[in-house]
Amino acid sequence: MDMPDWWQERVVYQIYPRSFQDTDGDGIGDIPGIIRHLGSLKELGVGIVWLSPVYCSPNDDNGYDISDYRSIHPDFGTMDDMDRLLSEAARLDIRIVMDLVINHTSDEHEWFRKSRDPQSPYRNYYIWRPGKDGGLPNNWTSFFAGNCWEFDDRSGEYYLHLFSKKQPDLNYRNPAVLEEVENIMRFWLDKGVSGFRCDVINVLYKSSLEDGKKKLILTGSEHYLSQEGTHEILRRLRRDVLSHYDCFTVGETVFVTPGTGRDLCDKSRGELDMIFSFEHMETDQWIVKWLKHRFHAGKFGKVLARWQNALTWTANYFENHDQPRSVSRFGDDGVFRSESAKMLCLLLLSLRGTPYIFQGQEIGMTNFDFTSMDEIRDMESHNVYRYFRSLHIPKRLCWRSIRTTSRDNARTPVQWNSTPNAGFTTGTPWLGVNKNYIKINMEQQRDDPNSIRSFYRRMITFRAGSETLKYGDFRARKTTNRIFTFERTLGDEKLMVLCSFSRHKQKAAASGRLLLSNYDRRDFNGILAPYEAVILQKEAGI
Ligand code: ISL
Repeated sequence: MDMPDWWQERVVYQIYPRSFQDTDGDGIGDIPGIIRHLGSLKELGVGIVWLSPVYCSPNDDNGYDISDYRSIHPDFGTMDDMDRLLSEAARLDIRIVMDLVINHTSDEHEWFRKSRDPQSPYRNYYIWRPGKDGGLPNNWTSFFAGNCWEFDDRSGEYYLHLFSKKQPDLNYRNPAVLEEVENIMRFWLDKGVSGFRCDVINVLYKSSLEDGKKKLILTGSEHYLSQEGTHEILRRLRRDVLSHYDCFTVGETVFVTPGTGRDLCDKSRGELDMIFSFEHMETDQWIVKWLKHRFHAGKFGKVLARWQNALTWTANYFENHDQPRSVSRFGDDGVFRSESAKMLCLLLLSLRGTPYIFQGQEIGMTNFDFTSMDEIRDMESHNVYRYFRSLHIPKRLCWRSIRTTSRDNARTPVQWNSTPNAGFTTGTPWLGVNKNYIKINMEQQRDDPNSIRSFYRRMITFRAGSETLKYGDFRARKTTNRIFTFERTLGDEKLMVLCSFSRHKQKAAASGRLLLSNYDRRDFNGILAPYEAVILQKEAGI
C-alpha cells in the first residue's frame, strides 16, 4: 500500500460530551471535563478524539440539532475552553475531530427562522412544499418514526425533516447552502481541528420528492440514499476545503451496501476517507433495530469479513452514542463481562482499518439499569414508544424493546469512581448513572493489570507495534457461531486471530506462537476458554 496516513496509524476515542465529565455541578458533562482526562486518554493510547456535537443547540436531539455552528453551547463551556482543549490536545499529540451535522439544522437556527418567510433569501435553504391533495407533500417516513413533513402556519407550507420535526433538512440543490457549509468547515479547520465525523452524510441530496415505494422503514429512501448529487457534494468539499488541510473525514453512512459504501470512500474518487457502516450492528435484529433477536456471532463475523474484504480501509466500531453497549449485546454482561469485553477489544483492534472506541467501552460499561420510560431522555426512544403504543402494542413489550435498544444505553454518564454519581457530577446527572458504578469504574480499573482498561491499553500498544495488524491483508478462515477466525498477513508474517463467543470451552484447530490472549497463558494448546481471544503467529510457510 501507499505510505499510510496518520489517521490510519491512530486509535480514535469517541466522547459524548454530555455524559463524559461534569466540572461545574450542573449535571452535564463539559469541555473542562474533557481536558481533565486528556492525559489518561493519552496513557490509554488514544491518538484522535472525536467529539460529538458541542455547538449551540436547543438539544432536541442532544446537539445533533445545531442552532449555531460557530459557537459552543454554554452547557459545555466557552470558545476559550474549546481553544484550550485544542491546544492541550495538540501538546499531547492528540488530534480532535468534530461532528459535522449538515443534513439538517435545528429549527431554531437563524437560517430556518428566516426561511419561514416565503420572501426571504433563506427560504430556499430548506425544503418547503405545499400539501398534495389535501395531505402531505409525499409519503416519506422519518428515521425517528412517523412522517417527514411539518406544517408551518406562518408560511402555509410544509418543510421536510428526515429526523425530528426540530431538525429541518437543508436543501442541497441551493448552491448557497454548500458555500455556508464550506465556510463552517474552514472555520473549524482554521482553529486546528483535524477533521470531521460527517453525520448521515449519504442522505444529503434528495434527487426527487416523489412518493416512495411503500416500505416497513424509510419509505422514500430510494430518492435520497447515496445519490449522485451527494457524491458530487463530497468531491467538492474535498476539492474546495479538505484538500487544503491536514485532516480526514469519516462518514456515517446509513443503509449502505459494500458496493455503495465503496463508492463513498474509494480513495481514487476523492470523497470520504472512511465510512461507518451498520450491517454488523444489524445482525441481532429483525428488519428494524427495535425488534431484537438473539445475537448470532456467526452472522456478525461473516458481515465483518465481507466489509473487510470490500473496502480497502474501514472505520471499525462496536459502540457509539446511538447503540447499546457492546458487552451487553455481543458479549456477556454477567459472569463473563471482563473476558467478553476483552475479547471484543482484541477483535476490534485486530481488524484492518481505524479502530473507534466509545467512552466507557474501555471499562466494559453495560446497558442501563432503568426500569421505566420516565428515566429515558432520548427523544427517539420516546417517539418510538408513543408510536408502538399507538399500534396498541402492550406496554410490557414496548418497554422490552426500549430497554434493549434505546440509545440511552450508551449515554449513561461515564463511571469514573465509586463516589456518588460515579464521580461524574456533584449535581444531579442529566441522565441516570448505572448503579453498577460501584463495581465498574475507571479508578478501580486504572491500576489493575488484569482490568478491561489495562487490556485495551495493552492491545492498543500491541497494534501500534504490529504493521501486520495495521496494514496486513485480511482473510476470514472459519466463522461459526462460536468462533470467528481470521488471518492477517503482511510480507512473511501471518497472524491468526481466534475469537470465541462461547460461554464454554471450545476446541480450535489452530496452532502457532501465542502473541496475545485475554487470559493469562503462555502458549496455546488448541482449547479456547470462555470468550477467549488469541493472536497466534504462524511459522513462515504454513
Ligand atoms: O440509531 C440509529 C442506528 O441504529 C440510526 O437510526 C441513527 O439515527 C442514524 O444512524 C443517524 O444517526 C445520526 O444522526 C442523527 C442523530 O440523532 C444521531 O445521534 C446521529 O448519530 C440525526 O442527526
